[in-house]
Amino acid sequence: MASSSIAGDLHGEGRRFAIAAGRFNGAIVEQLVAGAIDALVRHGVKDTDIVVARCPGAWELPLLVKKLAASAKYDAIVALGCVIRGETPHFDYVAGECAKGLAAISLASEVPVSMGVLTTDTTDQAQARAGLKAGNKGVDAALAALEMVNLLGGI
Ligand code: INI
Repeated sequence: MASSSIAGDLHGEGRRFAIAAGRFNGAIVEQLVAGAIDALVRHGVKDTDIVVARCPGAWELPLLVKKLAASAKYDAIVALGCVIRGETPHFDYVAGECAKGLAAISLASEVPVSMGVLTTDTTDQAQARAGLKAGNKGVDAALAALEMVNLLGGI
């Protein structure tokens, strides 16, 4: 018997997305939001089928994403934020709990939640990942969410 494979493509027609974005480090996060919207629209998602919900910071993202997932209005959720280490241990709590919370919500809700929360040591590193030098993680997170929607739809 021949093997078969399941994969998700990047066709976005008819799909609905929520983008959950933190306002902390907002100049950087808004570049991620713009990248995510652009990537989704380029892949066939109607801009009217994309909702952007903003919360104070990365700490609040899990609860916002949980409510968006429970609404059953979206095929997937793109979580975007920016946590910069600076010189405080606050970073580890905010970044760690955000990542753990997002993973738990995606597993419990079975709604794809992609992780576009930058965690960097410096502002320069964050800017590089928000479209300056090292791509745009908002784009990557949007495409990962779209791929997961289509992958799970084929199982
Ligand atoms: N929130 C962020 O999204 N990024 C950060 O770098 C950050 N730092 O460094 O503190 C941050 N803190 C705020 C946090 O997300 C909450 O909004 C706040 O603690 C209120 O609950």
